[in-house]
Amino acid sequence: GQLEEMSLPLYFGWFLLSSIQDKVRCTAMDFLKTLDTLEAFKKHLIDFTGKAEKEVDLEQYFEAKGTLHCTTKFCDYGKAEGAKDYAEKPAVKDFYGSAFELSLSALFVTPRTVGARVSLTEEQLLLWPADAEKEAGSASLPLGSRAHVTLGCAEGVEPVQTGLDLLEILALQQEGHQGELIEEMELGSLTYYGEGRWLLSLREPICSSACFSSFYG
Ligand code: 2AM
Repeated sequence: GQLEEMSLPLYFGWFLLSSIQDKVRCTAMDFLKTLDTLEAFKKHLIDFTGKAEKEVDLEQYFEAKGTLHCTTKFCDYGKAEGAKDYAEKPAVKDFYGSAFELSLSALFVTPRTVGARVSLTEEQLLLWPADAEKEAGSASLPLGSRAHVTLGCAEGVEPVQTGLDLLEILALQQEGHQGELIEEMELGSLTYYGEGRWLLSLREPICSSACFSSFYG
């Protein structure tokens, strides 16, 4: 009934501890600051500006999107497909309110979004919906490939785009595209995948405590 649908959240996910949120935001900002000074980035600036001569300040280019979290299931208050089934999964009920350690293993930037890739453990995968990758048309990528934290979106871009941008990069890798290794930065190695897609594999993954819960808005 209607009441039942009302009780489903906008989404389920892991919410990063607030002290770690600041650390992640700072790391991402430092990366963006460095990225837009690199000659290799300037060479491909047109992907971001549409014009060759224009400059871009990446720190201004992306808008932050509230509390940092890794969405597991977007439920849209019950309107999304599979929302009710997900909410009723034993793992979801058992782990609701529990603490986890998330591993942020890479940062990625596209003309649309900036995000952090999350590498899920076997236990964390119990909370991952079986169709998350399929839904995005990437059925052949391993379960959990889409897991990420949205750090910012370009003007007019919705956060759902961040996971799609990540899957696009992973699909390229799977098809055998190595990307162009640009340089070894202090944070890790920076690779360019064309069309404004940048991936920084972190030398040391950022470990973050996170609570599995839901957001009603
Ligand atoms: P995000 O997980 O990339 O940040 C509210 O909009 C939250 O749900 C955001 O965190 C957003 O993206 C996520 N979200 C919105 N629509 C979605 C969809 N169709 N599939 C998966 N996640 C979605």
